Amino acid sequence: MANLLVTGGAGFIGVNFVRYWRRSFPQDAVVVLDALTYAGNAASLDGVTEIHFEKGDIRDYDLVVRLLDERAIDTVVHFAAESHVDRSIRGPDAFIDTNVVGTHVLLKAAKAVWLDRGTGRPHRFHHVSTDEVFGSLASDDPAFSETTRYQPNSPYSASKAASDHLVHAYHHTYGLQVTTSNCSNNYGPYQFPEKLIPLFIINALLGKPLPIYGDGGNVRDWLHVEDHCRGIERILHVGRVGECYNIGGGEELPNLAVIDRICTTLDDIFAVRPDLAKQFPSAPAATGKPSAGLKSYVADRKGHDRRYAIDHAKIQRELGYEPLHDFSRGLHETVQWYLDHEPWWRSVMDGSYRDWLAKNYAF
Ligand code: NAD
Ligand code: TDX
Repeated sequence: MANLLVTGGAGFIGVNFVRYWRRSFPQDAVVVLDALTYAGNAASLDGVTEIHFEKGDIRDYDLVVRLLDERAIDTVVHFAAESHVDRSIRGPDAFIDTNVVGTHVLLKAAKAVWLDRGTGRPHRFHHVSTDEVFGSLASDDPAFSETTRYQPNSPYSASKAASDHLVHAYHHTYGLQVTTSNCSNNYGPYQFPEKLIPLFIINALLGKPLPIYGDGGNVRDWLHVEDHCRGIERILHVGRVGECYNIGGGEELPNLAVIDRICTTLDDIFAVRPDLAKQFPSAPAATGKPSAGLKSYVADRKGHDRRYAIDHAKIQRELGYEPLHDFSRGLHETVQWYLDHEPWWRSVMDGSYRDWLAKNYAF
């Protein structure tokens, strides 16, 4: 039995991880620490039983030490972060504060409780990072491996890279038992509608333009969030301390291909569900028009990385990881989830978010 502290457990991947872990390992205790920023929603954990939820900031050293102590935490799974590249371009400070300083506070607290008191308590600090730390690939470059040189390009990826180095340093210098995973673009339920897939599904339902950055030819490697959770599980259970593991979905696609699939998936579902036309009267699909008609080319993201691709041979070979979701099925289920959860996405798109969207996606 393990006692987990999941930071950022009210965000997209954290919520899916907590749900996955409660389902798979009900004997383990789960504490969620989340500051409930714009991206965190306690309601996303509705129906998940027997967890302790603590609203708080990972930068609050005393709070983290208290939780590690009082809850006898032996495993930290660290998701909490500022995670959206566009926001990091407009305002990098929060990314340094949370991703760099916040991760350091967690490491300091873990060292104090797990190492400095000499209790010898078995422990693990798992750090969730991203493929973006490796920079951008040309179309014919080999995929990122664990030994690819770090070359982060955005304030977001630079802040994640800095946090990865701190995690490594706490292992190398103090002997903290750490593991790190670098994964590709996740998709699935509960993703905040600022990221490509949920934003485009919801805009298509509301009849709003689909803002394609640049030529739409940027390539991402899509990983279903549940496959990501299984990868982390493998690392926690059989991963080697001090190691980094890449987790990928094996589904490299240009953005335009993803966007076209979102559009045709919506069109196909509307064609067999006449009730949806009433629920989403502004959607082109409600009147039999193609959702793709909303596609709109806009100015490119500054410093936009062209291509990410993950070589996940190491975790496959050493830990038996295999992504189980194929993208077409996973995307269909995800579109279906957003159709079935209109109250969820309406509630997370509160006033401040709507204002932000209006400012940044004005046509
Ligand atoms: P998210 O933005 O959906 O959620 C982040 C969560 O962290 C939110 O619940 C937020 O309230 C919480 N949080 C933010 N600042 C905090 C603070 N100071 N203290 C406590 N909680 C705080 O992010 P996500 O997409 O779920 O990503 C989770 C992790 O996975 C991040 O570390 C991200 O860098 C990494 N990652 C994400 C992706 C992806 O495709 N989404 C891909 C690779 C890596
Ligand atoms: O409106 C949009 N239009 C558009 O063309 C948005 C939001 C995105 N895009 C493009 C930019 C990217 O090429 O789609 C692609 C995916 O964009 P995002 O969903 O913003 O993801 P990305 O920038 O690739 O980063 C994601 O994967 C790595 C996560 O947000 C990060 O947290 C993770 O580390």
